[in-house]
Amino acid sequence: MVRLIHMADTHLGYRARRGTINQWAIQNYSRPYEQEIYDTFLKIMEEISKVKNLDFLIHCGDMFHHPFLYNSYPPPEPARRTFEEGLKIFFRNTNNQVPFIYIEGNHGIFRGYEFTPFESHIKEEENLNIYYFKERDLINAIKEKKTLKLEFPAKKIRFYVFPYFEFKSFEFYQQQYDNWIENQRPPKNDGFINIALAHGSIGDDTLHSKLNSDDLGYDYVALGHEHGLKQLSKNHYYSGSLLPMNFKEIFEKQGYLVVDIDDKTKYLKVEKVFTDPLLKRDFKIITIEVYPTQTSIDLQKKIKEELDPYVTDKGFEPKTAARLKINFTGEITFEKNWQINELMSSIRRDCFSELEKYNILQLIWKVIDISEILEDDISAGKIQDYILEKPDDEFKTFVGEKLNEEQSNYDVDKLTQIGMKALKKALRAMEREKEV
Ligand SMILES: [Mn+2]
Repeated sequence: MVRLIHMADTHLGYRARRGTINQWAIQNYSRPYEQEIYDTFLKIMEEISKVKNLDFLIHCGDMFHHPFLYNSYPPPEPARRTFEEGLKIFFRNTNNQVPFIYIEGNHGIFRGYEFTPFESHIKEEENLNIYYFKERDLINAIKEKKTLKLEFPAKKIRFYVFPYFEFKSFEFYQQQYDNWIENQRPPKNDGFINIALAHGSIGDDTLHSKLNSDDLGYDYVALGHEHGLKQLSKNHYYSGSLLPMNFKEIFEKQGYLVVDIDDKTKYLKVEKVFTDPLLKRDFKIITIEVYPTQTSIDLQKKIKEELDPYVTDKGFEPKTAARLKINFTGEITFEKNWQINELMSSIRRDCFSELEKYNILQLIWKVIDISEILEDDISAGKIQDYILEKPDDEFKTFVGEKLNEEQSNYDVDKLTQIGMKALKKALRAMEREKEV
């Protein structure tokens, strides 16, 4: 039997930003949520290094959060130190006998650079038991039409590695990748266990369809990039991150996987170890119902009630301070929207200035208007406030004049309706773009 641990998407150096109090967890060193991820990572490295009969540790990318996309800051110093510390713990407890296999994801790499923050911490003289693959290795393999794999003949196991690569960004890349991927097809029935490591997702077109399916016939496909722990098929798994990072991810589970594969039958046993329960703070979405006749005072009272559990004698505590998002739903007029924003800005100012009182790390909000779902409701008055006094009438006059000029006879009312729908849709798209 071969036993491996599959983890991914640690995102060391991630910091909660939007609507977050400007406080340190450790003075001039790390931010509260950032520190919680470091603490959890070190705890987990300790834990997995003590797993009995472990043969391999595999990590499917995004060890560091920075740099990514056009943000070219390197990982913060504590992220790099935590990483080194994590490696030290793992290799010390395993007597350097368990190989650690890593593929790069889309985070933690400088675009266009070939040297990565991860690599800068692998000191060759230390002879750590690390196997490391980055985009450049993949590109070279494609150029040379070679297989990109790692073989351990004594254990009769092979790892086919797929570091993150945007093969769909150019047609040329895609063609080359399509051709090359056949090199990653394992030989049949030669007694080896064949495992794939990939960083990517079908959702954003960064995972090849042959990897998403059973086409290549791997015994296990270890995936990174999606942050929730989930099983895609019989032998395809995302381990997820260690903790949720944003408010979407609180609805998912995170953790790591202990994978046992029988060397004869290839029978797979996957144990899910959830790490999200280690979260030491409230991280949640609160929903508040809003209605037009509600006074500002009533609304304020309601919000304060919801924040009451976070008013404590000890005040702000970096380790337990809550991450909160309030969703306001209901029939929301423009005035209501304005009122909510005013109220929330002022409440957040209070929370963040009264450190001896509130234990809140992050406070953001979103206004969700139920009338947005009512397609035919164009008289709600909120669009008027954005652009025009009376958009329906003005639009109708405009269309009427144009049609008159053209001397055609369309149904002006119908056209107005269509026009208003288009306008609403555009406004909604604009709103969505503002969201982070
Ligand atoms: Mn990723």
